Amino acid sequence: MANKHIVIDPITRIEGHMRIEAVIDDATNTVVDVFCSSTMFRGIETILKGRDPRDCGLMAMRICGVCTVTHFQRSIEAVENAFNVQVPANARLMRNLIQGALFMHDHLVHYYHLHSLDWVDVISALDADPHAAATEAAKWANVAGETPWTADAAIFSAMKERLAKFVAKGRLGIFGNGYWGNSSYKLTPAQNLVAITHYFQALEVQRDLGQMMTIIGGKDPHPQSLVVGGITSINDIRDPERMKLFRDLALRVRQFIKGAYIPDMYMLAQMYKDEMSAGSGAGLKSFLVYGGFPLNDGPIEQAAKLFPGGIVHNGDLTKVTDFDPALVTEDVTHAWYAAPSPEHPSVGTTTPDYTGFKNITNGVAYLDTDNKYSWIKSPLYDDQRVEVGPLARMIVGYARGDVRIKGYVDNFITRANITVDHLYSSAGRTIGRALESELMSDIITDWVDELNTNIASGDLTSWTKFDFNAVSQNAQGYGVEEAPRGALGHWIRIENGKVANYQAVVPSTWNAGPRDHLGRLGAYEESIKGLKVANINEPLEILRTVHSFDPCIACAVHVVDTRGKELGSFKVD
Ligand code: NFE
Ligand code: MG
Repeated sequence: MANKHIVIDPITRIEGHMRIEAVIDDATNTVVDVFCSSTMFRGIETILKGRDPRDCGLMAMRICGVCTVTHFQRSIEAVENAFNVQVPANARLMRNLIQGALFMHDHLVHYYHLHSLDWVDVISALDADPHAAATEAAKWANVAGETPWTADAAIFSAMKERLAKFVAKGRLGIFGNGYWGNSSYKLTPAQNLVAITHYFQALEVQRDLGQMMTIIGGKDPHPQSLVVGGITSINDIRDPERMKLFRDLALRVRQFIKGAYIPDMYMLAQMYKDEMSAGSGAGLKSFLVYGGFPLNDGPIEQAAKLFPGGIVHNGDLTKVTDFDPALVTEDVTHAWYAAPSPEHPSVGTTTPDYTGFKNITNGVAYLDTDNKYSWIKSPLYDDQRVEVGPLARMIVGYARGDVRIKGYVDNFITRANITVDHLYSSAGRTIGRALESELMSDIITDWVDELNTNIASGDLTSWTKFDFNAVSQNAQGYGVEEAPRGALGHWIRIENGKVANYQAVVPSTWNAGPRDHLGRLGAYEESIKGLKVANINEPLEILRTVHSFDPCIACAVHVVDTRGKELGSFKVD
């Protein structure tokens, strides 16, 4: 019979507003076509024009309320690049510390609070034996070679009672709208209880990470301490108690990552191995990393990076090409902007050209997929579609033979009895993010120690003197680095001391972009195409895959949604 046309709008448990339209073959329940759209327009790039470049960071960081400090820093790096300013060691370390805490914060929140319920069936946990849950928790921590965060049956029992009370009152609250009982959920009741217990425990760890960011940033979200040339909060951390608090919090976070988050990934890899073997949600298998977290001083482009830059093409790990910022363009063939051809961000434009939806039947509007259908542009690297993000960083680092990254990936795949190929999947994206969190939790205390040694030796330099009035009032620059969700670049052109043009190309833009000038699918679209859906009225597999990217549409579109928007419609025709 005819194919079914599914509309999911809005996609929830993400940042911003996104709509997916998918065509599902009736006979095989397979997604045969899919379109991903942002239904929200923003305009930060336009707002920045005419401003003082030194203020850009404070405004650019309002692109997002999630990865705030990463936009702040990228914007400042773009200005530093334009004026050839290099920051002192202490500023590099403090920036790494605050960004490192952000990475772990975003990853934990993403897995437990935004994504885990695509893998974990909350209602099934009500059938769990708390003692069996304790055994499960101990078992997966043991596979990881770690001490479990919780393996006490009394804690699982209390959690089960709390859940049962929610359900008895008929108010599941945040758990109210899941596809509970769907056959694509694979964990046992005891495993589900372990995961949901970690969900609540992760809320506390999230607070610890927020506190770490405030120690260096003054507040969070939207820290205030970065300036062109360095960072101003060095005097606040001279008191050894401040960095001791940061370090103690980091150690607690590390323990949670190793004792709960990573064991949960072993459990996921085991229980969803069939899905991973089938490459469910694999997508483009071409990955781009700009490079992130400078490990030494000097020009940032030349520094060794914690996450090395590069491009892996079509899953071929034998060859990595070097990243060249000149090869980034944005295409708007299917996005609601006007531009004659793909543009390099240094000369990029943001000219809205909204052409609307098209009406098919009964007044129901659908995306005009032959033409423009999203507020997200389609970034291209060397005219290719690529995926960015934590999995990209793990894959590119692995292919580069980076000893640190390879160590974490090899350790995981060996203990989980899987191969790198399994990581090309929705679950693999989720595991990549967890491995990156573990790596960050290990290195972040080294950075604290390095900073403390500098401070103890009397080095309190955290700003490279920079006289704005003494430099050329015409310059251009860029900041290209890594954000939690992937490669993030800001490009600035300064004329007569003011911003003449400003463009941000953001991780979720790379991944969520619509089709391009050659009709090729974006990373979300490509990964959803081909998915098998167990129950056509419950598009769980589609949500699982799109959530595995940790979408941030506020960032991707970079103003406020002023159009009336229908909320919560999910339809099948
Ligand atoms: Ni709005 Fe972000 C990150 C950036 S977007 S969260 O990470 O930059 O993809
Ligand atoms: Mg942009």
